[in-house]
Amino acid sequence: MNFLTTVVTLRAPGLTVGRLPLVIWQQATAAILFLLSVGPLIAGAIMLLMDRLAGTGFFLPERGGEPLLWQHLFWFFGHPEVYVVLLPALGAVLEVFPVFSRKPIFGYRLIVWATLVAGALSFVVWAHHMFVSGMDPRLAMPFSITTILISVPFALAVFAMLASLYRGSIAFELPMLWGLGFLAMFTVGGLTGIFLGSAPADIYLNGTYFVVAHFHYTLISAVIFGGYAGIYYWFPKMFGRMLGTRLGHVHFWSTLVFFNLVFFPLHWIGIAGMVRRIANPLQYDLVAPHQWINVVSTVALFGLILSQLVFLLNFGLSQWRGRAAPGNPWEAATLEWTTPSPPPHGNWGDAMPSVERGPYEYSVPGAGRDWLPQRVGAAGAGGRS
Ligand SMILES: [Cu+2]
Repeated sequence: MNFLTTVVTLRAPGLTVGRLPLVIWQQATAAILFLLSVGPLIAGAIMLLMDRLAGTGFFLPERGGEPLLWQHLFWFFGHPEVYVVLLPALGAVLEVFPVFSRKPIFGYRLIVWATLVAGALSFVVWAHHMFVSGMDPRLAMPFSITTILISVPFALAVFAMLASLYRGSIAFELPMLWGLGFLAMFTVGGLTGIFLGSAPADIYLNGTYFVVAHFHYTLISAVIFGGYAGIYYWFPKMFGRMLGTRLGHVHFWSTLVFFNLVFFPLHWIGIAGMVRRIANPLQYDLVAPHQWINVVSTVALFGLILSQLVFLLNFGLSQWRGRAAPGNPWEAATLEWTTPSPPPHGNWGDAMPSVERGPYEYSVPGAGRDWLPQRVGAAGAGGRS
């Protein structure tokens, strides 16, 4: 609610909806998805509580209930929730790409529509988590179709990102490295999602480590790579100091290597038949010839965790003795970079900028700084337009 009301009511004069940076579109879409999906989950949790404490039987067959109803309520929340986590990180990468390729983002409107379509579709795919749950098998076909359809808007977003790089003057600064890492890892996760969305393939792969590998490549690539793209990009704005690049490179490359060493082998062991959530250690015997994969993955996980300690060290050191950041160290074209670093209270002090051009129209090679918004009016002049 806070994000949504901020987007609706607190925009600067001239910042029309069509000029919103893509990260704001992604954040707003995620907020809507969360609002619409979390209700059924809470309802399900209350029903579960009633079953346990008040003698109701929503999920209990012996009282006329339906155990699958719990799964339906959970996954009706669960799939949109994936996008609640993914979209803001995707948005951060969409901010980073135009800045470090010195080109406007390709297909701004296309990306906005793709995001909204993916958001809407995310409410009609949930049963792809339940192909082997015992639900009516005739439901597999429509849910397979919607699931494979939902890869279309995401593929469009990926192609738009690639087109934004095409013939760009790419600067491999740290935020861009994280953004490219996100793009590569997320594409791997998107491709395995197409396999899993197909019911015949999913009947075999459901509940195996292939699923674990898939969702780490989508969700964790977003959280880790997209999240760090945002942190490395906005750190100078947030704290007024540059984040150290040497430790930053150690952090990025070690994270990239260990992330893949942890999660890529899980595809193989999943296809080999290793299931998730093993309660009985004897079940490991079933995949004994492939146990080395589990060992590699586990050892690499410690490397992945240690790499994050490098980041924490860098984060702390840079706060304390990082190089002072100018207002716009990356020569970015969006509004937040027109404030000092870190921004004063109210962001622009007592002046409110007015926006006259689109969010990415100025990040072309050789563009001067004439795009800085005019400072007119006083704060509180109203944000709507
Ligand atoms: Cu899903």
